[in-house]
Amino acid sequence: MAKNNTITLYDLHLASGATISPFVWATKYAVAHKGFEMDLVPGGFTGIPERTGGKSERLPVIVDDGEWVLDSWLIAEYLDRKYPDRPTLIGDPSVKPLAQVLESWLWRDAISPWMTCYILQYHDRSLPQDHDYVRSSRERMFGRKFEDIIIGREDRLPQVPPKLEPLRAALRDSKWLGGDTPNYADYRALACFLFLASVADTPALTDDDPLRLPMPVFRFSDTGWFVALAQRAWEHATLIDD
Ligand SMILES: N[C@@H](CCC(=O)N[C@@H](CS)C(=O)NCC(=O)O)C(=O)O
Repeated sequence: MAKNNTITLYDLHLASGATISPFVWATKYAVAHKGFEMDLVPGGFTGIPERTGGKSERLPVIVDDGEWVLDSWLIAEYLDRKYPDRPTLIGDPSVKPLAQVLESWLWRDAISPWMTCYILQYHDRSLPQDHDYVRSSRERMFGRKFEDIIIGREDRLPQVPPKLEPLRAALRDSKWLGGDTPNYADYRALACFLFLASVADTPALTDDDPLRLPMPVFRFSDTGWFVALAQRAWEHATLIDD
């Protein structure tokens, strides 16, 4: 049982303190959904193996009363398995594959294009000690220099919002992706928009788009813990909204 009702979560954040990783964002929500406090271990992209005692090269990682769990999906599954009496994250076995389909679509049609538009901010806003690593690893991944990746972003940015209509439609008909209450699919989807809020230097979504933060955060907010968490998330997200 988590000591003092607190779970340690290794964060992955920018120089502003805003979490950058969608996987970490989803995990923050998952831990809060189960009713735990978080003891956040700060840090950026570099030094993850050192911070985690060699246990992981990627984040999120949680430690629950000495038990280490690596990988965001494994963390959600662990929390449901270990704490079945607390609010369920995944529940029905269909939730995981369906949320993965939803997330693959969001990564392909939103996160990937946004990444090619905001890659310079992703770099500039990372911790100073991460700059070299972020540039070399991401330029290797894309096979191009950042300055070339962002070319034409003003033409490419407006192409994303129309593609998100299926999500808008689903959230018009259903309060939550989870139905009457949020489940882990809500957090996986929300995490993509929190990633956007963490890096965007120009709006990616129009003012009246219901998917634009903080709207979805507050629209998803109907219980005490969620309001508190949403506010915390929004504070993190807006820290970089300069
Ligand atoms: N399958 C892992 C993926 C985690 C992952 O890729 N995290 C990225 C951040 S989004 C990371 O730690 N990157 C470290 C790096 O880029 O060196 C999970 O779901 O937790």
